[in-house]
Amino acid sequence: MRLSYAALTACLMAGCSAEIPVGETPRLSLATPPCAADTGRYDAGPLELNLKAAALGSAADMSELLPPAVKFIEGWHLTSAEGDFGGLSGLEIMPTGDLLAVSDKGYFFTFDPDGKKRPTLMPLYDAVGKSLVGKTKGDAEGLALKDGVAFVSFEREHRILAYPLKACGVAARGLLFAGSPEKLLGTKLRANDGAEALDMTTDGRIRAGYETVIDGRAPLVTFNPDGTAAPPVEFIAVDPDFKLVGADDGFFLFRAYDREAGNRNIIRGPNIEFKLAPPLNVDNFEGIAVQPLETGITRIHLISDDNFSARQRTLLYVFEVTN
Ligand SMILES: [Ca+2]
Repeated sequence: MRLSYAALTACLMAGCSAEIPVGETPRLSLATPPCAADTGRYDAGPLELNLKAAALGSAADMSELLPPAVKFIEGWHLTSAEGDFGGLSGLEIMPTGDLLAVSDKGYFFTFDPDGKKRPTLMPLYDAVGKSLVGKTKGDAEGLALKDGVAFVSFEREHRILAYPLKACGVAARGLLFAGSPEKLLGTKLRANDGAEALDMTTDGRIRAGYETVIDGRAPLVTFNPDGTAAPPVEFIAVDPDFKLVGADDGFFLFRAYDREAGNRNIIRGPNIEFKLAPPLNVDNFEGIAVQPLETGITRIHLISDDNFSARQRTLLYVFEVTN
């Protein structure tokens, strides 16, 4: 059942639950996004964050291992005493220039690269205002921003929720945009096969890239504005052992890990491909945000998912690619 927008708004304004049958999730109406009426009650939670500069590698290693068109600009190792900080897996750049990320534990994380605003950690809510914090329902992996709405893809419970951030700020609730496209894919998605990569097609539709590999390729599913999966499924080649974990603006991020070789990532753009692997200072990069600069240079931000492990780190790296 789909709730009408009027019913949905009435429900959200009134504090909800009674009007929504058990097991139903309100769908998104992009035309007029609803907000919780009591915005002031919500708090984005300023986060004490420690930043330590992190270098990708020695000048010699960087010049040997990166193509000439790719330049490492800067990097940080981010830590916090807040135990829920980490697991960052999807990344976007907001119109303000701030970075927005989503985590495996069900949070939005905001970060101002200029250091003027305090970083924040903010729980993801479901459509009726219930916190999604925790791994089962809140395992957010992909993020795409469109017209002030943050689309967040989750795995385990495969779905895409839409958060009207511009209209509602921290009171934004996650309205169901799309479910699992298993029917279109013709295959069942396991818990960890989910939509790790979320981006937009050139015609402005949300597209999800899945971690699952089918015949050596990762599927990309485009969703219509009403959330229905639109055939045909696109496929992109993945190198052996690698999986698709991020996408933005024509760039794709792939990841591989094994004990011997460690963490490896491939970044593939329209005319460029580069690899991050030891001896470079790397970790488990899962989020990519791409920002075309006016000067024919593309800026790429990467963020790593530390899996809340003491042996892994949250690294935020900035590269520039000359077009
Ligand atoms: Ca993750």
